[in-house]
Amino acid sequence: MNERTMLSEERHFENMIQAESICTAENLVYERPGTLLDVTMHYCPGCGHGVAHRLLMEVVDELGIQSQTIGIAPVGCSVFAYNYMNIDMQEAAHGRATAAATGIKRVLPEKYVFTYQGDGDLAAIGTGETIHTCNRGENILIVFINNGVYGMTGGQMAPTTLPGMKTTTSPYGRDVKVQGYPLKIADIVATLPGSFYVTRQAVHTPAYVRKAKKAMLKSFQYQKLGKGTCFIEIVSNCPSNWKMTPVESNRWVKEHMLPYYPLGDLKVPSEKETAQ
Ligand SMILES: Cc1ncc(C[n+]2csc(CCOP(=O)(O)OP(=O)(O)O)c2C)c(N)n1
Ligand code: SF4
Repeated sequence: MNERTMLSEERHFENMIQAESICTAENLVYERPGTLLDVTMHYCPGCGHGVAHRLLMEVVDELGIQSQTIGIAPVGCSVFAYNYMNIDMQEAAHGRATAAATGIKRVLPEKYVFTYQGDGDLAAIGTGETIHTCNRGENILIVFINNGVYGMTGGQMAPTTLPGMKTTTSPYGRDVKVQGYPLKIADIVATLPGSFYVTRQAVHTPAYVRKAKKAMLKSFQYQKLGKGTCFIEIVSNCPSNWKMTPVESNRWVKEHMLPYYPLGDLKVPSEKETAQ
């Protein structure tokens, strides 16, 4: 071993010791929320679903509403959301989550009800349910994960697939002349009188993760006011079907998804509307 290698090994060892002394209970800035079960998730490494699950459960924990919250799981990669969230959950058929949520919320109006759906689920097979639920102003939260593809079934084109984006069913890239334009569901929902709060968020960087969490917190607080539907789109990734590493996929979110799906609030209630 030459002197240079020895030095770099020593430095590595020193760094390890330092890291160990930093990882103490007093320095803990993040821990798994109690409502997120301590099990291994089936999501691919780097997938945004896991982050979105964690945020939702952090908010439920922080608001202390675990026993009052009911989630509706979709069909898609997040079909097993009920295995990860330690709250009451109902599985719905593909696209029907907001219809199931409508029934549950109407029977149990004191509960906090949310749906968690992908873009194949919410913006393709469930378009009708989504639009009518928001138009009726059902007092629920809809969390919409937009990763531009049908993740679970192998990466087929979704209504949200970007122009030119290659998927298994658009191998030459989405041709808008043949397959139409990507559907901006959040923009449509924002125009409906029944929607109360509509926002588009993302989870590709820590700063945006924090913003997405704030939107969830607000939505649960708004649900208490009973004024209409809260809708949060989360622009996400699908590293496996996009055939990218997690880091590349997050970069792709920033460079390609966000110009088409700009982040921010699309409908915000006035102070008067949120006054208790
Ligand atoms: C009525 C019906 N049609 C089709 C399917 C097949 N299917 C299951 S998951 C899925 C796509 C899910 O994609 P998405 O909702 O975008 O969620 P992701 O997996 O990307 O999170 C499809 C088409 C089904 N289960 N039921
Ligand atoms: S296939 Fe895509 S959406 Fe599904 S878990 Fe893997 S990365 Fe996530």
